[in-house]
Amino acid sequence: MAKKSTHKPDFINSEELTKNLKTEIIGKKIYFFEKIPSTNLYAKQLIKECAQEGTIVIADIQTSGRGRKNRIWYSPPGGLWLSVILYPEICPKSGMLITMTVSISVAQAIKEITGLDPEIKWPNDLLLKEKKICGILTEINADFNKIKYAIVGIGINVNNEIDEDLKNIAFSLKQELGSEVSRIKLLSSILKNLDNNYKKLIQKNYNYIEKTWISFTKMIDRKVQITDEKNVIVGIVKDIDENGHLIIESKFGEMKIVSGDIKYL
Ligand code: BT5
Repeated sequence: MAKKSTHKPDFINSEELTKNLKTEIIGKKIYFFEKIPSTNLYAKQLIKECAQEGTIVIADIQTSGRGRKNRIWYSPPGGLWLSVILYPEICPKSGMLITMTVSISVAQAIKEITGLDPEIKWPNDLLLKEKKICGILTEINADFNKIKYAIVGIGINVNNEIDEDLKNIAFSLKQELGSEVSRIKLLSSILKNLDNNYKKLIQKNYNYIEKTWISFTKMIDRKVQITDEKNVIVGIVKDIDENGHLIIESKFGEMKIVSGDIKYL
């Protein structure tokens, strides 16, 4: 297990953050690291030690940040790399709503702090000018009818450099604004919005999550290509259902998409 740093990254003044944070569930306990392999991995360890709901793990640098399917997630200094521990009492088949709840919280926070209007792309991306500024990795442990835990990893390109290999697909807030963004303000806003939205989720106000998600997406009526392990499907996005699955119209008729990578055509 990574050693907890006593040195707090310069951007985080933990006292300032926790003093001003008026949340009920999210961020009651926050672990800061200067450098760590992956905040999601550390969160998994904390769950074994019975971490309380809403616990946050945040790092200035991740040396082994991961995306879905174990893809590399570049996490140099200057970004926001964090994980949230949740124990939502919702049906496992609605698990996608957890990612949606986090996506809308990050989108609201970016809008509030920078005035930018990010776009949400199903299942787990936030974009600016069709380039990725944020990726979300939700890892759920569930049995048939109960979610035991969810770890939601959030990676946001704030003031960090974008790796040369990613320049065509990735973007940072600093690049768009031409100036640095306060990571502490952005983080506080994410935690505040997530606290509000997560309460709606566990009250089963799925309609609110869906409606807010739709307000941030530009996917509806767009032609997309969806790739999963087995298939490549082309269709027009029609809607999102109550479980957070994407409804598309394809040459095979209406289809429900549960997972996959999406490309705009
Ligand atoms: C994701 O996966 O988008 C989820 C990323 C989650 C990262 C957070 S950071 C905190 C927490 N701790 C972790 O270890 N992870 C989480 P996916 O949809 O599979 O996208 C991965 C792809 O995004 C890669 O294959 C690259 O093409 C691209 N990518 C990698 N690093 C990026 C970055 N910093 N910005 C934008 N795109 C990136």
